[in-house]
Amino acid sequence: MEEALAHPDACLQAVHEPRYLAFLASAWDEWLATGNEGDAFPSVWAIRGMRSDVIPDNFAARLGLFSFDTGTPLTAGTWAAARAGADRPLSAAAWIASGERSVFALTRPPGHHAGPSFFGGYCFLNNAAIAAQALRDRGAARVAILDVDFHHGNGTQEIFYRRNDVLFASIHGDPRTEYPFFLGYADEQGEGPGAGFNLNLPLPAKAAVADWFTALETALARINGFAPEALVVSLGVDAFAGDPISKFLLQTVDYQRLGERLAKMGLPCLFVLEGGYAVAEMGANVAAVLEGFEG
Ligand code: 7XA
Ligand code: ZN
Repeated sequence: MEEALAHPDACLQAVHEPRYLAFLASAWDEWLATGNEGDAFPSVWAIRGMRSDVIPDNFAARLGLFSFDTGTPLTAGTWAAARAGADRPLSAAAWIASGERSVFALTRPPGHHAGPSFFGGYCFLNNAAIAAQALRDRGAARVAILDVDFHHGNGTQEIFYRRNDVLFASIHGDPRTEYPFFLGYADEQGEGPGAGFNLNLPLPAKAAVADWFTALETALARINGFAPEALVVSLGVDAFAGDPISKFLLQTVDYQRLGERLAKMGLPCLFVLEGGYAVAEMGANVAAVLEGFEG
């Protein structure tokens, strides 16, 4: 276990808009200053056809502008936790760049739903995207992100959707029925220079474990074809059969198999913690991946 080192805000600005970061940094104080109590929940959003280029003065309007759900309230320690949390994937990237074969960024809150300028799904800063960008900035020509969380990493997808230097591949619950609902479909393959560099592999609820591993092989074949110099794994363990909010059927032994399979890729691997709600088994499932990887 190593302590994370502090990294500059520029590392966050490489994937998040400065206006979004500035809002997050001051939001709690603003919320209190306007006479509010308790957690800050958004209540109004800039939906289709409305302006999102103008930043309103009104706090509630800005809270809505920079969010996409009501499940992710701001509270007293939100920014401090998210900001300190992002130093973990940044430190992990530094260690991978200096030759470590694998590093696990044990961080909270999670990140993969956070986009360039929005929070949601319990995520504020996109730790996996921050790590991938840091690896690029430290010299890796191509970085792949494999997202094995039960929920689609809509924020990660959006951050890299028009880029061909970071490949995003995700195995997740079909968004027709599963959160985040509005992104994660198989026909989203990237745009412009990023066309062909986004791979979504949605599976139905209760998909057989064998089908999950078939999807994993599809993702890894695409990643191999991309020839990345490093792999970032968005390691949610809510695909576990006992997870209370998710609908896949992986067992702890399957997480070990996942780790073993990832090791066979022969790539430096940076694991970032995402979701997981079977709290009694979560540690064992994460450890199974890491032990499988380390052999
Ligand atoms: O990977 N993402 C998560 O685990 C968070 C899912 C949030 C679901 C919110 C349902 N109201
Ligand atoms: Zn999840």
